[in-house]
Amino acid sequence: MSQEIIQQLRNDAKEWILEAGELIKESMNQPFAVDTKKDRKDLVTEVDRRSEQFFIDKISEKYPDHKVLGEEGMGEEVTSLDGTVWIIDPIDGTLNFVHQQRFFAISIGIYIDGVGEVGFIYDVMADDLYEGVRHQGAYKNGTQLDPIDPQKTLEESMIGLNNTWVIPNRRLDEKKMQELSRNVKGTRSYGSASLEFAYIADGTLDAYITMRLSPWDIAAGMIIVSEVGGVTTRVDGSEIGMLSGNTVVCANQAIHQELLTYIIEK
Ligand code: 2AM
Ligand code: CA
Repeated sequence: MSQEIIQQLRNDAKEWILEAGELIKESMNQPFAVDTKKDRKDLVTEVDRRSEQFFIDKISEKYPDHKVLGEEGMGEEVTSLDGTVWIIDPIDGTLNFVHQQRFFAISIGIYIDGVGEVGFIYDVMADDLYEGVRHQGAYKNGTQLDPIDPQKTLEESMIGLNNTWVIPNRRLDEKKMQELSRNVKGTRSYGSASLEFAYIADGTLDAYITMRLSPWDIAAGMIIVSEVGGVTTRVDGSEIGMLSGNTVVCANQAIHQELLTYIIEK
């Protein structure tokens, strides 16, 4: 892919994500409708939908042959990663958006023929913009991020982990997860997957484990974390797919390997 095209995509994605952030902030001052999706904790607001529509309008106008895979499904159905696909979560952390008015992000991953080229995560209320470009590094507010520490051990780690996976649950051996919780330095749950990836990139977190993510939750984060030397796979160690749901474990190489031994699927 030519550097000129990548640069153009970076410029456009950056401009649009900041603009969408402004739209979201403005809409927070007015009442908005909140609906539930799969269950009572799975929320969508009209702001999510408006934010997604904003990206679809911008992308289809400038790049009519690009595809948009968005959480709210307002673009065309995407069944292949051929060509250029923008994988977008218009608000990642909707529960936080509704209940806390912060700790949510916009996430954009741009994939060309299945390869993640450019990722942006915008923490709207903190006004922190994370960017990753394949083979060109990761940045936070324009400053290049250092590689994550390859020597860090699990015992020294802060891990992004929701308590869902530590209490009895259908997916994992909770006893092993409790052992893990005891063995690490601390666990945190931020409620926005893309932000948990961004926090690994900037060293706030050392790892992230979850059993249920969609492509738009991770498309940008995987690119950004990979640029600082992090590894992301499913919890069985296999490769993440961008057209299906995934389990996720992300960390430096050594911690990642060790984490796999704790995560026993039922
Ligand atoms: P969302 O806010 O965009 O829905 C919360 O733990 C994280 O998981 C958020 O990034 C949230 O994204 C995502 N999430 C919540 N419910 C989910 C589901 N049923 N499938 C996939 N991801 C989900
Ligand atoms: Ca979302």
